[in-house]
Amino acid sequence: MPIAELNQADRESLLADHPEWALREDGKAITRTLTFADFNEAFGFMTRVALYADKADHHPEWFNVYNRVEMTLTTHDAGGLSARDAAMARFIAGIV
Ligand code: H2B
Repeated sequence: MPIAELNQADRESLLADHPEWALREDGKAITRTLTFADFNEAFGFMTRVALYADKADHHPEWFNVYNRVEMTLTTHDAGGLSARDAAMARFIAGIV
């Protein structure tokens, strides 16, 4: 299902609201590395995000080693950032 890509102003306000995230060089995604106390904490976080992702039908790209979770948010169906990525960034802000 196609969804609109955020425009420049929306991208800017997403980054202003969530300064922990960085815009990827191509402007099509945001990235963030989160560090937790240990694997248990990291995986607990990933589990909460996974439940959200399943419900929202919007899935992060991520990579985990022990206590570190590297995340990329982008919307494949939009070919870039969409409101779904903003919603996921908001959800993550609420649980960390
Ligand atoms: N996740 C992300 N990040 N982008 C998408 O475009 C996307 C998704 N599309 N999860 C969903 C699943 C789509 O493939 C299914 C069929 O709804």
